[in-house]
Amino acid sequence: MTHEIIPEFAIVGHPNEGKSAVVSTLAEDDSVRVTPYPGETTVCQTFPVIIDGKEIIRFIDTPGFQSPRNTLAWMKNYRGADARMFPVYLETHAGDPDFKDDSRLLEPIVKGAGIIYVVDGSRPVRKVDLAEMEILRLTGRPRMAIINCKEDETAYLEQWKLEFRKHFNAVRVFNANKATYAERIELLENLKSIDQDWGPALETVISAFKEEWQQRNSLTAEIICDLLEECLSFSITRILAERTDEKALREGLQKKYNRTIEKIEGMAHQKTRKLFKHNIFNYLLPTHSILHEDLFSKKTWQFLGLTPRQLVAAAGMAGGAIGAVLDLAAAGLTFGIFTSIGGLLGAGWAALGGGKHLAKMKVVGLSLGGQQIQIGPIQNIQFAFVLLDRALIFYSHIINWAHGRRDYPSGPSTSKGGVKAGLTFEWGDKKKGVCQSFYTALRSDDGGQKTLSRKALKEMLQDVLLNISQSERTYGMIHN
Ligand SMILES: Nc1nc2c(ncn2[C@@H]2O[C@H](COP(=O)(O)OP(=O)(O)OP(=O)(O)O)[C@@H](O)[C@H]2O)c(=O)[nH]1
Ligand SMILES: [Mg+2]
Repeated sequence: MTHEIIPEFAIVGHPNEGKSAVVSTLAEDDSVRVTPYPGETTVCQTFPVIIDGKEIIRFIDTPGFQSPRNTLAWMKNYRGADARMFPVYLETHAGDPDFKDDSRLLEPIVKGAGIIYVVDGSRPVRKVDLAEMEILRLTGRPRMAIINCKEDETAYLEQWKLEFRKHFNAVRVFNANKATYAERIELLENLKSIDQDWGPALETVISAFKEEWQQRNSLTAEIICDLLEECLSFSITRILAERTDEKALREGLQKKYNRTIEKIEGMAHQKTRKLFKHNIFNYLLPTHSILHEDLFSKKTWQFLGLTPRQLVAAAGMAGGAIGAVLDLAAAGLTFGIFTSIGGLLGAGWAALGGGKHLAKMKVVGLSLGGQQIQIGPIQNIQFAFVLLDRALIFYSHIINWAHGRRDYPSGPSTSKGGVKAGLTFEWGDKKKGVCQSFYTALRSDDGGQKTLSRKALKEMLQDVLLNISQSERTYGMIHN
């Protein structure tokens, strides 16, 4: 069903309170100009949300109020017809530099836009705020107030709420820098209630947002399946001529092998990032993210993936035979393991002297020029769990980076030394079994099994992604 009305909301308020940041986050557009300097936005700018080529809602960024008390005084002295007050205000002050911003910000409202009023709730209410609120009330347009706390100060919240209840149809706490997908949906749900006429159109917007989110999750799950498939089957083959320095060749190849895998992973992450429309500015990982570590670093393998015990259990679940289980805890390394899965020798990170030797080199044949040697694929299911954890943590960082945010303050860590910081560690047998089957199928020649197990993995990942987007947890943080 299509609706004629495209809901339109003007984001208004005092200078520097975070109006542009709110627009940026709501419209998922990181090209909106957000700066620490008051008076940054000087003209109205419309940011449409387009889904499937169709504009479904518009957010208008506006300059901050300039002389709200004088504007209000003019309105109090106005004696003409009520309905004409705002048009007359705009006509009377056209070109007047003292009322330039107030005129500009009121224009879209006079034309019919709804109002989203933004205040920084970490400071007290002032007289000038009351004047702004009163002007907005006089417009008679549907209006919602958003408390966007720039600092973690809650002492003034009640004061704000009290004033807001007198002037607005709805009040919401919404942090432009931290708002998640779920909070954006909630805000839209709330907007529905401020004006009945917008209900159906906003309902359409909400379903479109939800469907698009599912679509992005489905594509992300696809990207992760591709990533696993490619990385878990990657190998390099070379001819070892008679006079080649074997050691140098081995080291060179191993380096090349690891760099290629890292590149494949990096590209998968960038694809995910694009899906969530983080294009414009340089995305920074949270300070304590485990993703600052390289894929093949010791820390990565320590904090991500499963514990040795879980790995053995996972192998057992898919019917694989356990070869030798090495308790590396004695060597101070609690994250390595030897398992033999389906007859293949798996090697742990530590057991082979670190990540750089994770992929083994072996002779796979003879050719005229010499021995044919192959490096990879990596025969260690932990590699799959580490890749999965990294992809899921990356996803959680990306979706929780609100578009209005322009920096990344250091947040609290969620994991202490020795504790796993990934998601797979907490998975139940069923999920681990799905990964195990996918891993085993990749190593078989059974095309049907490969297709089936990939489908199961994708479906499971879609669930996992949706859960991450609805959860308030921060994933992948460690103490350095
Ligand atoms: N910590 C924090 N900072 C915020 C938040 N929202 C906005 N800011 C910062 O506050 C400053 C002003 O944000 P803008 O969105 O440009 O403010 P504005 O209301 O559009 O300002 P003008 O266009 O000048 O009226 C920027 O430095 C933002 O990064 C928030 O939720 N938390
Ligand atoms: Mg602005």
